[in-house]
Amino acid sequence: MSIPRHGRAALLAAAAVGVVVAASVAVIGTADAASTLGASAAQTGRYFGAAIPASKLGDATFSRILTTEFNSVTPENEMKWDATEPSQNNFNYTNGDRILNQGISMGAKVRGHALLWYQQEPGWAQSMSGSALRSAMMNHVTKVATHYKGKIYAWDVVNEAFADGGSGARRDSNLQRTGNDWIEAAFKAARAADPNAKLCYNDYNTDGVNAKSTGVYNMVKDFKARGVPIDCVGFQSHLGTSIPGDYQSNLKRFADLGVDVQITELDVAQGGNQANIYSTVTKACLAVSRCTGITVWGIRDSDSWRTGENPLLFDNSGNKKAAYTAVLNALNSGGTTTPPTTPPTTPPTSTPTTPPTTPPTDNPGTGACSASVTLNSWNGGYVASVKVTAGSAPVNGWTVSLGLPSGSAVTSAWSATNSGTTGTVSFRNVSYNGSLAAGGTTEFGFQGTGAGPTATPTCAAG
Ligand code: 9MR
Repeated sequence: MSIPRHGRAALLAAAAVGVVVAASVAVIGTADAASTLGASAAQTGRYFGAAIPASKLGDATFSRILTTEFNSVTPENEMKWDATEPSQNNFNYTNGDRILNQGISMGAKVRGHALLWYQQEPGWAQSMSGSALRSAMMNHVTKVATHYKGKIYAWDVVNEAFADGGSGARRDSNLQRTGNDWIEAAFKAARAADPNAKLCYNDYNTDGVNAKSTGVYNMVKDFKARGVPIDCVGFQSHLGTSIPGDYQSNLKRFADLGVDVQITELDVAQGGNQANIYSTVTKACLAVSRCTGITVWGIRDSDSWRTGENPLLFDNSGNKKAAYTAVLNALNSGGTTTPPTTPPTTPPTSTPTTPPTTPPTDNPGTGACSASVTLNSWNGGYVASVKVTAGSAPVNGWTVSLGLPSGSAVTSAWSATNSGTTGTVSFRNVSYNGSLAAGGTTEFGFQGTGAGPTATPTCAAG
């Protein structure tokens, strides 16, 4: 698969270098200045992260810089579709988990990258289309987000879905051809799977106000208006030898829509302006209160995907470059403080078919249970998330039964075992989620073709 060059020409031809003026800044006195990127960013509630490959975790210099300087990590390739689902519905989290555990061991925020992207699709998905592909996409989002549930600070749910150039339109891909609603379906599935992760849209060449960034802006505005769950927008910021003069105001216009903004893949061509451009990006983020952090796309120049461009903060030997000092000074010069991190608050996008009810009390010996379903449907398929709630007594084992409409069939289930796939289908607890305390809850899910269930599920305890 070819590596995208990311419209380098467009980047170079983009706007002239501009001076970005911070709106309101709280000055941090030099006595308080921190001496690492992560600690300096943390002074204003932000993170400073790096994309890392699992293959370099054993490199002593790499590992020393990583653990000293950064308080966030992004897997460079390890959580992408081709890495996590090499054959359909067979998941491999070995290297993704290595990055996750590295982040956890550092007390760092882990950014998940990326659930759906037209690049680095596994071969089996590249050859799919239509509703079969849509089902595979939603299954992928659900399974991967479920595996990492509770561990990921922010997911790039969808990466690079807009076209370059002046159209402001979606990019053509087999994902896009499953229907224009694929992005919102992916965000809904991700929210259902991991309600506490911030859900981001991520793209490049969106670093100033232009047709592409305005296309993304309009999508985010529409999602916010319709309650589609989106929490953040990632600006990759693979920059050349200049930076758009409206870099900061572009971040601000997105933040004003009610989403966080993050610099997600920063690297800057080495040239006369490298340190200045790094400084300008850092100050722009600090000036926008909802800009929650910056990630550089690699640590040393030799780690970069931009071979020969020396675009990072450390040289091949791991020495700090002038660009490093410029970023550190910018972080220590103060900025707006980010609001404290709160879990995403977007309400569920569909109403449970059965509101949690007070369960019957006629079976106090074994307990009783109730169940409710939340559906994320698209044309031809759906993902159902089912919440099981114990009544006023503990439950040891449960079975939820659901009637599916004609033409609907269960294709996979997680955290429960199904009996049957059509008509009335029963879901039995698995070993680790059968026991519920009085009033306790657990969740399972399934994916199906056709229309999702609308009838009230029943729950039997015991
Ligand atoms: O840095 C990544 C490189 O190792 C991969 O070969 C490449 C595959 O397309 O992806 C690179 O990371 C990309 C990121 O996932 C999305 N935005 C652009 C990045 C640079 O191509």
